[in-house]
Amino acid sequence: MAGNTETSPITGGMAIVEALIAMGVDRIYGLPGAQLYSLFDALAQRSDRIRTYGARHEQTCGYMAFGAARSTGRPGVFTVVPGPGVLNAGAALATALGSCAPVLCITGQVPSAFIGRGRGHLHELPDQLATLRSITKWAARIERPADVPDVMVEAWRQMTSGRPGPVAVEMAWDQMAGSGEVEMPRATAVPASTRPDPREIAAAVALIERARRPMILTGSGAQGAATAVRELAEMLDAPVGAFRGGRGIVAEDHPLGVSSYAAFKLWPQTDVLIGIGSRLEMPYMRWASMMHLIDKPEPPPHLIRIDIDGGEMDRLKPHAGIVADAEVATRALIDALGRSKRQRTPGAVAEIDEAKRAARADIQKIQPQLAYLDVIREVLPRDAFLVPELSQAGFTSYFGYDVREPRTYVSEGYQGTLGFGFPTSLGVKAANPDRVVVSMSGDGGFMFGAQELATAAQEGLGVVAIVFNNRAFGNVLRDQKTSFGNRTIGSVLANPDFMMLVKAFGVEGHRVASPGALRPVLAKAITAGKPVLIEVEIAGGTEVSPWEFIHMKS
Ligand SMILES: Cc1ncc(C[n+]2csc(CCOP(=O)(O)OP(=O)(O)O)c2C)c(N)n1
Ligand SMILES: [Mg+2]
Repeated sequence: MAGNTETSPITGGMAIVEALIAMGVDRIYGLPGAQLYSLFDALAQRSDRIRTYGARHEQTCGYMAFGAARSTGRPGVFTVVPGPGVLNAGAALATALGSCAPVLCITGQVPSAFIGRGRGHLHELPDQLATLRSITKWAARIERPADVPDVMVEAWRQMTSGRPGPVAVEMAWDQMAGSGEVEMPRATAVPASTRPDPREIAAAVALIERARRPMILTGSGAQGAATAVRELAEMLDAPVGAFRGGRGIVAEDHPLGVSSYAAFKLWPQTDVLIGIGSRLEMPYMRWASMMHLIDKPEPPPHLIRIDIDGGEMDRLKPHAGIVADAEVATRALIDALGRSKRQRTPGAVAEIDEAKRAARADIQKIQPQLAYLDVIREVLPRDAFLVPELSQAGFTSYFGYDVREPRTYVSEGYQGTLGFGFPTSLGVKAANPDRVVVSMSGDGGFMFGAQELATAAQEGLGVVAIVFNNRAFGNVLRDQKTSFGNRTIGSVLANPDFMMLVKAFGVEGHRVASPGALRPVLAKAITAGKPVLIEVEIAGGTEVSPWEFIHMKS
């Protein structure tokens, strides 16, 4: 942290804000309440250094920080009141934990004398720290103003080092409001990258040398290693695929970048799989079984895993594991393979091209979703962010939308958090004001956060929200029709008129009913520089199920 050595008394809230400034934070997403008044007053006084974005529900504060973090790889910070505020943001924290996104939650507590006394103080939870610890990587209490710098530095270290993830700090009401002498530390230590063990590299190289058709699958842990991953892929003529968080690391219009379904087509002939920063949900759950646990896969293919979290090697046991940063380990593999005698496999790239073509042809039947996705891909710049929510179009985007730049496909990961999309896209836009941000939701998911149209309008966040309106929790409705004898329940939705809804918020709205009609409206909306909602009318029951390309059995 930079220089502030001032020791005149300041409030706990002011100390937290000074610590954030020292750590380079320039945006925070927050919703105030009594326990946080001194923190928000400090934010008001330091608004020259930190911009505070308000929201209309705490879940949005959490999702905005998540969107900022997932789209940039840098920490996103939010602040909400304790108790219900924290619980309202809980799904966002769990989503960040599942996605390894660096998110810092700052919250309050009941007054220190009341903690653990069960007297029913405002916003009291039985054990807030325990609750936070179960949905974050790390959480701690700041006991008094003087402790703010140390705890904040440790929070930052926990959030950004090793496997990144969300962290939380809480501070009792009286302590956050009270004053004390606070000495800001001078510098935050940057954690050094873990060096790979040469024996681990050698074991991986031995497997790769024997392999004729290696495949690389990436997760969000490889998002910072795009150049190295591409070099490794080009060296091995290996296809590079991903399910959600690892997409865009190698562009899917690069000859070696493959969709999840093209990767599935190439899977039977794969003799070595190199998983980088990924839990490998696709091959060992989606392509195998969601019900049967695979602890250590049987070769072929042999499994090589690169992960900074050594615990991953126990959760899914590889035949060669490299515990290190994705970039550092991938470079070490490239260096070692450069010295090896491995021969290229003739025709490997042509086979990949063939699989990509065949995959593309097979998925054509997923209409009308694919036709809409094709228009979206055609209109959006390469580096535009797409925030796809669970919906018929969102699911289809898993395999039917080319991702072309790292971090541009902002997904919710394995939490499958309906309702994250539009609120998350607001944080993506706040953190990337000069880039195009499009959220894509169903009518059901969008309504989880429709009130944030007010936030978009008030904060001037020019997100384009595409809402596919089939007047249903369509996915559930279809499952009930096909698997439960047509007994539909809780899945048919009577919606507001979305055009009247956006008008009430002062947001521009358009309604379209065909991919052709979407094209010019979307092209204009992404240049509008203000929030725009585009409702896509979908006649109920017309969407083809995308599931055969998501749960695939080999
Ligand atoms: C927080 C949460 N609640 C419930 C679900 C279950 N769920 C998955 S998809 C879905 C329906 C989505 O409806 P909509 O957003 O309208 O998209 P559609 O399938 O109709 O295109 C539901 C309820 C979930 N994934 N997450
Ligand atoms: Mg719907």
